[in-house]
Amino acid sequence: MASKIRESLLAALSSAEDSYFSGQELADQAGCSRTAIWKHIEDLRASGFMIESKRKKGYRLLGKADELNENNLLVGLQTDRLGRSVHYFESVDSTQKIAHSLAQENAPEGSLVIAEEQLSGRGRMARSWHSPKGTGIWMSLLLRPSLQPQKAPQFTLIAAVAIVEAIEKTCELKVDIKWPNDLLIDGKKITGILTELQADSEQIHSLIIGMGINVNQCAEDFSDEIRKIATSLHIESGKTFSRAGIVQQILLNLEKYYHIYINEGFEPIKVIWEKYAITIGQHITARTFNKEIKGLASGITNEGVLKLIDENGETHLIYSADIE
Ligand code: BT5
Repeated sequence: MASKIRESLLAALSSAEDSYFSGQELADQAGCSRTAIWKHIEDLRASGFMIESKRKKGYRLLGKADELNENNLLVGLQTDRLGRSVHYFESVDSTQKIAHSLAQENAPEGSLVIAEEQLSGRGRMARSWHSPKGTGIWMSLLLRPSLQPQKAPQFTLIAAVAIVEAIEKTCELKVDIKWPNDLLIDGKKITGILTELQADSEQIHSLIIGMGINVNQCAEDFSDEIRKIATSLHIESGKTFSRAGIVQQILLNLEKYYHIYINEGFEPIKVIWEKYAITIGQHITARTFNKEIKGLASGITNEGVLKLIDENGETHLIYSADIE
């Protein structure tokens, strides 16, 4: 019921931008009290929608709050560096591709590429990432840590923790991490992370963390094939979320964990990561690009590498794989 009121409210406010709607009008349309409208307006504001209220006039939605443009992302952003330079697009091939070019053009650390839609969004190993218009968060963040390239995969785990905690805080949903790069709700994929780098053998020059998060999609927005394995925050909660509010919280969390990582190393993050990880302690099959190993996932190393004990008791270190 609550989410129906919220949806009706948002629909009314967005039906005529720049117009005021009285509390009574909105209450009549949604079939609830004015007090309930006031409460829902507060909730919408808390999740990032910009709604003005004026005495004797009513409520007004300021701009398209859910567009991920620079303005909407910067108003209320609490970070020092991450997301301070925003490259926003209506439609792109892939935000990763643009972030790679920006990295070569010396764009500053923390630059964010974000799009309403990707036409060739990509996953690992040239798989495709379904990125329909205006419904999800498709973004790539550029970092420039002074580290050896072997450390890059740890950033997938750092991003995973930052996103899980952001979803928990802004949407009150519980999310699990499946090593290395999937976030799941009840076994269905809500987020994929793709960490890529530009580096020489000694040093990372640029690290590009691609994050794809299903937010406001309905089940019908997914193809039959993806629907079986994927879900969205809307499907899980019945609510519609402000994507900008979620992006801001992810950036804030990422900045915090990036700082901890640079100063204290991976271990403090590993402890938090383990709280959310569902892979550990499970019997799994790990498919790497050239082999398949079955066994018990016993944990991750301090480098973020998966430890797998096979039936002969031999421990394998898995750097990247698909896990079943
Ligand atoms: C990933 O790869 O999960 C990494 C996805 C990274 C996407 C972001 S979006 C912003 C940035 N720009 C890009 O072009 N990419 C990054 P992988 O583990 O290989 O999983 C890919 C598989 O996930 C596909 O083969 C599908 O089965 C499934 N999939 C595709 N689209 C999905 C979606 N929207 N939601 C859930 N699952 C999806």
